[in-house]
Amino acid sequence: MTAEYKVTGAVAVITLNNPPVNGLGASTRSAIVEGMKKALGDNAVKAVVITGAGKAFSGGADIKEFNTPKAFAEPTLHTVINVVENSTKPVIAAIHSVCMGGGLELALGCNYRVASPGAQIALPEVKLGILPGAGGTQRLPRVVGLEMALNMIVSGTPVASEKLAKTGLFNEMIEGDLMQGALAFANKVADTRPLPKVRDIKIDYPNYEAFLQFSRNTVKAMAGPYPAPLKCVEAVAAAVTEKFDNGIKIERDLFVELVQTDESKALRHAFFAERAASKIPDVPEDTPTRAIKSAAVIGAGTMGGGIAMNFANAGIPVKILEMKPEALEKGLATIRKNYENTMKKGKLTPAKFEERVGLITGTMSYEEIGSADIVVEAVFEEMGVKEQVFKKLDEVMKPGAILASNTSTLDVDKIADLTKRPQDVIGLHFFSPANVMKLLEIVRGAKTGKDVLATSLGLSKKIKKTGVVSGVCDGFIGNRMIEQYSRQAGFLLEEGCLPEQVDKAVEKFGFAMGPFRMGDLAGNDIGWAIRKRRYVEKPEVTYSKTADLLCEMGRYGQKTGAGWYDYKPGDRKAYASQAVNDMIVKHSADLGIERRKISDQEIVERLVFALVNEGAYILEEGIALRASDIDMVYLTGYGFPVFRGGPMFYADTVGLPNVILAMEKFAAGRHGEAWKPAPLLAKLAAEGKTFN
Ligand code: 3H9
Repeated sequence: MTAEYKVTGAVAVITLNNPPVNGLGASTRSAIVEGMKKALGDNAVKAVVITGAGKAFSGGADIKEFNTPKAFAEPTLHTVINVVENSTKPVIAAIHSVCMGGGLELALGCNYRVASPGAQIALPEVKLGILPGAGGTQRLPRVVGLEMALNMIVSGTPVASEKLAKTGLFNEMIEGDLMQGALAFANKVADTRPLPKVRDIKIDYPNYEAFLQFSRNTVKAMAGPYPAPLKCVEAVAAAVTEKFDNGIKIERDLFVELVQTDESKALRHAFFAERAASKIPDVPEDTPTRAIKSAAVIGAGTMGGGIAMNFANAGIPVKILEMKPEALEKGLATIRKNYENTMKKGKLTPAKFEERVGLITGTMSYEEIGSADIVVEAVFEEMGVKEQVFKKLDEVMKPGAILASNTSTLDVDKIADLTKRPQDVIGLHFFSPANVMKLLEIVRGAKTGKDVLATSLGLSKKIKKTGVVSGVCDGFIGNRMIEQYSRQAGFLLEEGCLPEQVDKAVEKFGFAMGPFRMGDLAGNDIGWAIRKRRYVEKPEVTYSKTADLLCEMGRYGQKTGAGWYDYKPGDRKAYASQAVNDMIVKHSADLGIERRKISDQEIVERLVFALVNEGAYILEEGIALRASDIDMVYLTGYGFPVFRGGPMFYADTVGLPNVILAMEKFAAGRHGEAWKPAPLLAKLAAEGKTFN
């Protein structure tokens, strides 16, 4: 049973029991109604308590059921809440741990609510691109007030129950045993009549029109491409301007509209994709892990420093090893400066500042890092350099230490075989700036131990990263795909685009940054070094030479004050560069290409579908375990627009046959060989299936 029924004295207790978070799926909803029927039919029962088993009162509607018939199957959540609200015996919600979304809406339908301190109270639907659809927008303002309700609904942010103790949401806060307190409360109110109902409360906010208009303006300015926040305001407005039942109808219509939007589907996809990424079929959740109580990082450069900060932020002491004293000092000073900046912004207390800085120490001796539980190497991206480091690590690190490489392209299996303990070697690919970017690509070598993988997945959570596991291949998931995207960006320049047009088109699509602004930020010399290697190793792969010509001009990006764009000192704004644009046009002429006007649609399709096709190869080869893992890599590491759900999900939304049609069109142009559909993509399209 997904809800249990038990009578204690004169009180019936309905306990939601649908792990992991007591989601209000179809069977739980039925079980609540059954419980209510029993309670109402039993003369010995004077009151009803509804609570949740395990780690939640309720996490809300079962999101997995959305867009399936079960979501609308009777009894719907509305029906359940009506049954509770129309009960002739008092119903009390006993809230603890998590009370969110539909769970809070159910509680608001009860006559009374008691809560333990520390419970997270939220209507987080907006984060899934929807709004509370079971009365939350109508009832919450009636108990916590218009302003607080609007804030909670538009932001979706949880509020601790004790902070709401003085509002009308809770009748009593219960320290100690919640059930005992709830039963006592139930007995106390058992004979109270008439029964209070939230729907009957009047919202007292004389100047509500001005407040609502202000809210509309503010929310509109902040909502970006998401429709839900503004609809939240509309629904809450109805709580003040309409009679209750009409407000419920307005909320319902807006909910139905939002749940069908691509934005909401993408956000729900991202929610489950994030959780799926940590599940590895042959590494069950109970796989033993190794304790990580101390860490070491090799290299005090930008990457090494950022990685070290991650450990310190999680309270793990970390030693940074560098060969030259100046480099070590510079690295440590940069870290200190970064923390100082965070402190100046008020995001770090002076005590935390001291704590974190104190957790990071420097050394120039390999022997001093030998006792660390994990070491992450962030040295120059060249096999010869990595070889020296790993041979040394193999000598000095204690048995059982995890030896991780932050390589972004090199063969982790080869690196592992440089040591006598390949089972301890893994790739931990951080993204710059490493203390900020959410993505951690966890590269599983052929011999990586399952415990090492499980430990790395656990570590990614501890340091608040989204860990995605990748197999070994050149560039792993993210960089292997971005190469195809970059190649297309280069060809577009040869054929008629200028950097600004490409960047603008891609940014309009929703990317945080277009490829050329991104190149200038990351350093164009990095791609140059990789291409030089490729020209030798993979001569059959074609690249536009524009990026090489740019580097030959010494324009490496922001760090040299010039890249695809011009930069002014102290100003990160990118200004179109006449010199670069002339170089691009001349290069087209040298190639004998007649430049043409290229539409934004073509730009976006070529860049994004290039990602999709490579993603399909990656999936087929088993480098990524699932399409949603690829989406997570792009959402958390490459600025892919979240409201589009990631490249593979976006392709599903467009329709795979449409992706193939576009690719066939591009195949007829220059470099047509790049557009051969990956067999998996072709197969899924032919079968009318999707990646996700
Ligand atoms: C809603 O209520 C609509 C109504 O207004 C109207 C209806 C008509 N459904 O995050 P965790 C799973 S919309 C299904 O790792 P934590 C999750 O997938 C809903 N499953 O744990 C994972 O599964 P698995 C509004 C759900 O302790 C497992 O629970 N509610 C749901 O760090 C553990 O999750 C929300 O938006 C769900 N609603 O955090 C709440 N929630 O083990 C969204 C969780 O198979 N949820 N799961 O990977 C959360 O914010 C967090 O999950 C929560 C727990 C705080 C609850």
